[in-house]
Amino acid sequence: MSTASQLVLAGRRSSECFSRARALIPGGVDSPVRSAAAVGCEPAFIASGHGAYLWDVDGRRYIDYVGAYGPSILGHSHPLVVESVQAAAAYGLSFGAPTDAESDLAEMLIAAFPALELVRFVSSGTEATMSALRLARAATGRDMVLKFEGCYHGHADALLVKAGSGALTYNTPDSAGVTAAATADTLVAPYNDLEAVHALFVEHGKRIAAVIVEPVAGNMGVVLPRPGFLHGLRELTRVQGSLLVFDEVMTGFRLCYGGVQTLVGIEPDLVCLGKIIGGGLPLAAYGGRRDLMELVAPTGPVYQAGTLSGNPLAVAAGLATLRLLRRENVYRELEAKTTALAVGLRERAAKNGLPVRVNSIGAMFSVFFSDSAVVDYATSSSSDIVRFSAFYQAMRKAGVHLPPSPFEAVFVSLAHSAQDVDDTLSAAERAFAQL
Ligand code: HOZ
Repeated sequence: MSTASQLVLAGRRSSECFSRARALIPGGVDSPVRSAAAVGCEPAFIASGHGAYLWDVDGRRYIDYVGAYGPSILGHSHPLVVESVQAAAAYGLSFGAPTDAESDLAEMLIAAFPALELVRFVSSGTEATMSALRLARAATGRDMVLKFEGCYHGHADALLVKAGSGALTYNTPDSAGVTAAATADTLVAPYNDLEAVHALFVEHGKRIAAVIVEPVAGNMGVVLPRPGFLHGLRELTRVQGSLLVFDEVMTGFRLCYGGVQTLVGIEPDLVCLGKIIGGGLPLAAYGGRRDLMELVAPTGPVYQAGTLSGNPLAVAAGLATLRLLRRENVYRELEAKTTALAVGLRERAAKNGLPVRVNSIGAMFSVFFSDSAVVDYATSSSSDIVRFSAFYQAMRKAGVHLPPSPFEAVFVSLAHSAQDVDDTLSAAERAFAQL
């Protein structure tokens, strides 16, 4: 730990790294939300991460709640995960040929998600959702896909319609460069609005191949499904003969050992996974019923492929991560920390007379500056971004690294200690007092 920090102190500072990166990489970042421009900051350039902490190249330590945007549920560089990756690396980095470890990980996913009978590994959540929808269209012989405002399913053209995450942060929920033809078959309904979904089915009936949903939304900040919403979608899609696709890239293994579907007892037709299943390396997956998944090449006519799919290092990281998550009480511990943070933030905000809403579930939460409950895209996007930015800046100054947008989830890890929670709440108390 100290070696990494010392090495770093001898190098460039964050501001110098950022100037250099901006000359070489659009906006200086490889994913927009990281730039922190939306909250009036420059990004901290990271030198190392261990447990609950990140160190930037200036030698500053942060309690980290970005968690690599989801994968780091064990904390950063867990020794057993690092060891597994190193052991796998000693045998080779990538083969373009199957390995037995892919079946080990597939077995673990299939055991954890009742909806999965077959699973295909890909490298990113974007690939997983894009491929799942291609499969849904092939399976149903229908063209249209229904998504929800503020849900983000990666950056495939057809899904960049009212998208959340960085698209919402930077006010590009409908991206330039996406043709009208590419989104002509994408229908959009407000999250949590079953009536609107019903109306779209009445209008478009048998043309809708699939409904894709984040069963707990995390890309317009955390927004919980209303009671009955997910069951209503299951029922409606079944009656209408379209497929229900749960995008659990963010929620898979984050709320329990399984997904939201495990908690609510719903079996979607197709499931998309990512983030945690790769333990911090690029790995994602889609899967579902055998009869559907057998339509995927080479057993079926739906083409999808990838040079690095099922990469042995990523699979090793995923296996080590899931084995650690399978231990007893892991999710109870995560939820207890998350609840302590959520309740503590609400109390401290109330003490300062601030209209703060904290939506939380499992090991994820979001802080919104809003007078009303945040239940969908409209209520999330109308929250007070200026106040959020001031809060973000104060927290960062106090050594707490939050996602630089109210439209990303805050992720709690097993590495966060009771002291980290207390320190975070003390920092929030001071931050709220300044707003
Ligand atoms: N869209 C990703 C999270 N929702 C951002 C990932 C990143 O910037 O690393």
